[in-house]
Amino acid sequence: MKTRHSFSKGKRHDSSVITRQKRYIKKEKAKYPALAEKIVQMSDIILEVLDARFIRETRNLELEESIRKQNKKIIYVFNKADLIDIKKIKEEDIASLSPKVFVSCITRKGGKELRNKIKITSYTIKKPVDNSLNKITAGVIGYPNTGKSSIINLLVGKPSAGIGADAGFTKGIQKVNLTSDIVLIDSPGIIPDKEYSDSNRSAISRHTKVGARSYSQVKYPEMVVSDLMKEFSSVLEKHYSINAEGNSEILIEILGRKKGFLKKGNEVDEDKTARLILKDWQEGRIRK
Ligand SMILES: Nc1nc2c(ncn2[C@@H]2O[C@H](COP(=O)(O)OP(=O)(O)OP(=O)(O)O)[C@@H](O)[C@H]2O)c(=O)[nH]1
Ligand SMILES: [Mg+2]
Repeated sequence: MKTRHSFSKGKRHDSSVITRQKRYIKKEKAKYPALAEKIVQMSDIILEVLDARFIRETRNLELEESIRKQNKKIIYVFNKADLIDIKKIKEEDIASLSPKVFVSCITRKGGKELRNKIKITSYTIKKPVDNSLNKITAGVIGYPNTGKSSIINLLVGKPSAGIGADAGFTKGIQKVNLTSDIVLIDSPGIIPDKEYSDSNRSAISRHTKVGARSYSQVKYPEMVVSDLMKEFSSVLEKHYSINAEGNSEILIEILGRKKGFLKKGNEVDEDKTARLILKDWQEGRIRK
């Protein structure tokens, strides 16, 4: 099963590659919600991987509802826990989510606990969906870029699933053995059907904020930086040591000059500067 696409990551693309990539993503996007539903059907246990920094924003309520209806077991995985102060998490955001595990694929914290939770949950399943192999299937689902493939590698203890900094890295489903009794399924990131839109500003900003839409692909990066500044101006200003009075245009102007991101006529390249801010944000360099 193909899990890596052929486009080089994090490098400059020529325009024909970008066009191909866009077409590809557009085509694939439409298929993913259906694929997510298929993974739920194929699984006995579902690991919903959420970004610990954005738990509310990365939950897929449509899919959670479907999991409940089909009486499947769910385990909530709060990944990227290295990027947050767990004590600052709002209790109301997580109280109802159980069982749950905080994990970091960087520090490997929570890996053992998650493995144990999967095993314990697997003992409660009398009749696995995949009765031909008599194995328990645990499907890993979640928003793009939350770390699904990284979680699989952490659980298995060796690189088994392809990972990448850009959202939309995993393209198909891939099965990986966890134990002789449990098989994991990696899946492409999913944005809930009714949220996916190319024209809804708040959805685009939210998806870029949580890394589900890549900084390199978002159409209007300045717009997203402006929305980020509404929520996180003090964090951003502190990170870049810039006093922008909460104004994204001032932040981009000063940062662009500092970095020497200039266009003809000595004007700041706003697109490039805004993308740099989004890159730093998505790659976890700016701490909330
Ligand atoms: N800081 C931090 N970064 C992480 C963690 N887990 C994954 N990442 C990073 O997040 C990015 C996405 O990781 P993937 O494992 O490819 O995420 P995914 O959910 O499989 O992504 P798609 O296949 O695109 O949906 C990569 O750059 C990882 O290195 C973590 O626990 N902490
Ligand atoms: Mg992946």
